[in-house]
Amino acid sequence: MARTIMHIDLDAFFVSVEQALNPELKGKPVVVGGKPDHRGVVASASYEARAFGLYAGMPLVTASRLCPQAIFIEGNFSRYSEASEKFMAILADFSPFLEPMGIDEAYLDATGFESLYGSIHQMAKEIKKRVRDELGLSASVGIARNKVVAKVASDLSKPDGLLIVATGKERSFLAPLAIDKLPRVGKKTEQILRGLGINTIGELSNMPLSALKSHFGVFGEVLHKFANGIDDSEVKPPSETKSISRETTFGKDTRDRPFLKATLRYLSERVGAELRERGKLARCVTLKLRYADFTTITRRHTLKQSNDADQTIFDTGVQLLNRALTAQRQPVRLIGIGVSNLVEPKRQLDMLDSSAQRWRQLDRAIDRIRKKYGFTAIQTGRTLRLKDIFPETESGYTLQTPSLSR
Ligand code: TTP
Ligand code: MG
Repeated sequence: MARTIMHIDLDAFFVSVEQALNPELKGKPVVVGGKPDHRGVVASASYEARAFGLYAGMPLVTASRLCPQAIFIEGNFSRYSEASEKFMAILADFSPFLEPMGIDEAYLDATGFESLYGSIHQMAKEIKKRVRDELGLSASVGIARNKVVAKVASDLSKPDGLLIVATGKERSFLAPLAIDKLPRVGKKTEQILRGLGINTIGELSNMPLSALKSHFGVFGEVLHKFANGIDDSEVKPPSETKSISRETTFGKDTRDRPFLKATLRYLSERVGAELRERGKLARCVTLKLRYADFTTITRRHTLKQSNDADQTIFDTGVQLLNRALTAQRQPVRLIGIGVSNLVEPKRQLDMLDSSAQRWRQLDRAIDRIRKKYGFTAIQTGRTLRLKDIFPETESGYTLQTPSLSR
């Protein structure tokens, strides 16, 4: 059956949210990711900044050298996730057949929706208009018979674009484009292909499947299909959350245990708050550490009883942290904590012992106050020591890498 798939992606998302809040930033080279003297990379660059060669992933130092007049913003992840939720809610008004991908993009199955909106083109225009009117953001939309072509189309139409690829024209649409425009072609694949003299998607589509398979294994089949504009994958509504985690990279590598624990406490509280908001209990707690030399380790502990208490997440994390720090003397670059193996609470909660019950009540009381007055309105003894280190906002501390410290 012929399908109509839309891919919608917000333009320069993090930057655009900042511009919507502060119109003085509009029309200027703006970068979200951190101050230029911070280590770290560009998370989002305005199109004005891209004209200077800036792009996501570029070190901030390089960005400020290429475009010294750019305005550098630390960013605030909670703002972006709020905008993201509103964006997805708007899309859900248009079609329940919605697959959010990451924070600022989604696929929408619009098959048969002409009859509701007059045409698919009209439907796309109405989506763009609502996103603009309600969020002050611009979205680019690609429309095609399948996901991969729709995604390439939205990308090509940016910014503020709307591009429809007519059925049957998938292959000829893709053919002249450079191979790095094809989804799933990363730096490594691109390098190999260019080494083989393949520079355009058209050239890739003409490569024999057997040759692709000999270079890339099963992934060669995906490349072959995509390059020929073929993709049968469905628009899948999101499956349930499988895990919740928070992590942050430090401005300076550290061995300071009290500081590491304070940060771990803060991250644990954020994880716990989301866990309770989703009404789930966790069985597994995982600690993640990245050392100065970039080696990354994870340590996991399975709880005897599923739980949603900040204290349990934190205590488990600390035990794992203590053991890891004893085994490895290098300074720490990144710390993260997550929970997984999530289950629905059953009546088993009644079986928690009385101290666990008290923690539960305390967490819930804190959640209510934080909802009303902001995350840092209430602090535990441990996280207070972060006060002098990280800037504090209503929604929490601004960690060194806001885009990553969700
Ligand atoms: P993208 O959609 O890839 O980028 P963008 O929205 O900034 O720009 P455009 O779509 O117009 O090309 O990513 C969405 C957001 O995700 C982006 O605003 C910031 C964040 N992000 C990072 O934090 N790091 C990254 O390396 C990338 C690519 C994105
Ligand atoms: Mg985007």
